[in-house]
Amino acid sequence: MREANFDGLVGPTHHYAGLSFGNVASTRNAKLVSHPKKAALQGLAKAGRLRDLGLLQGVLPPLRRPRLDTLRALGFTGTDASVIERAFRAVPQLLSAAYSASSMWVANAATFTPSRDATDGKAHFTPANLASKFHRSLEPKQTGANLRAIFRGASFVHHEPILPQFGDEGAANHSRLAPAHGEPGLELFTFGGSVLQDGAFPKPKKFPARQSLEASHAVLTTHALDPSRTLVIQQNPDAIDAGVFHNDVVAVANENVWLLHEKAYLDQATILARVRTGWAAIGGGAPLHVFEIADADVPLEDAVKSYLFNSQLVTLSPGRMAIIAPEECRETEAVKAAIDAMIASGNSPLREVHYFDVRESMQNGGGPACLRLRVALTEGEIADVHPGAWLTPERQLALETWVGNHYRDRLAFDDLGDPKLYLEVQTAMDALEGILGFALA
Ligand code: SUG
Repeated sequence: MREANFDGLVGPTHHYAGLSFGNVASTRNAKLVSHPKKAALQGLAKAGRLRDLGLLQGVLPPLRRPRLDTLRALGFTGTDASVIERAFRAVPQLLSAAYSASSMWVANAATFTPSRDATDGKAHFTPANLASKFHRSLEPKQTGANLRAIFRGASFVHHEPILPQFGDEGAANHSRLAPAHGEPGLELFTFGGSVLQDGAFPKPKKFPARQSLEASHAVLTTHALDPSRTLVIQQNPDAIDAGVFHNDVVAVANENVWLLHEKAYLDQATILARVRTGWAAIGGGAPLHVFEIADADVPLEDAVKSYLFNSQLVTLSPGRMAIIAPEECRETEAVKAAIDAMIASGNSPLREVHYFDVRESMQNGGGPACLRLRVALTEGEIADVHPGAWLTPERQLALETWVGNHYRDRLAFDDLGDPKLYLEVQTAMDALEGILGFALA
């Protein structure tokens, strides 16, 4: 079994809309001029470098935008161009949501659990319903269709998104610990609050909790996970209020390494104890390396600003892992020191760090880990993946050329009202189908 990372290809309408209350970067950078071409090239450079490090690397396509069907359903009529112009005049934020390229953060595309962990021996996908933000709630249907086109064959089970009343944010709130990707794992589902037992769990005071307990339960049940190897644990509401809108802003796991902030979970000491007990049952004597970063060393504010915990941890070879961190971590003194200390300690698989400039994504609250959906696959499952989704060097070059030909250098919020943009993105998406070799949703 090997882990593959599928990175979201940044779409041609990447822009800063300020649509995600609770995501401090999104709010802070609202209406900033974006650079779609640069954003897509930054993402491709990161993904290509991971392939060059020897990892299995794929891409997930952007979703077709704008969602004219949504605008029409909300009462805007006429030709496509007039729907766009009218929506922009009436409610610019609505057109912005219909144009959002937020599908680039594919850690929110779906929850994936590997066949090794399912009692039915299948690899399961549930597209996230992303119900807590309007612009993101427009993603799941198309995401599901794209996942079906890529992960084909009888070894994959594709579920419907969870009912939208129960918010589900996908893999951003899900992690897996295992002695190795191919060994049975301990599945960690992190939730922010409950819909049906509202009041039974401490809540954030300022910002919304996006992941519901009910959705986490539904996913682990439909994915046929073994309950004895599954933990459902609550985010720290204070962390949500500090801007931790997804758990992957304060924690990341890979095989037998778990990196998390001291304030990631509610009643963290108990959760660590439960994880250690769970590990004892599955670890086969392998050590579990827990790096619990103290707030005194990296204050939550620095964690949110630098996205330390939104680094990817990747296995380069047995016992050797790399930290794939955003440049902001190198620039934040306390964070750089924490990374250096983890690597220097020498007694864990963390051996090297690679910094990446993904600033265009970071400015909307998306770090390296947000940009990828990780899937641990058997050789047979790898063979069933649509070949067009793998990021070979040739396909990377073709995608970079495509971005160069079709993407704008700059996109200001007001540019969304220009119907010419609509025509440009339709042409771009049609051309992308030719590069990937499957129909795009
Ligand atoms: O859902 N930002 C995304 C960022 C998602 C990051 N993903 C993970 N942490 N896994 C969100 O908040 C901003 C859109 C805007 O304001 O233009 C946005 O949707």
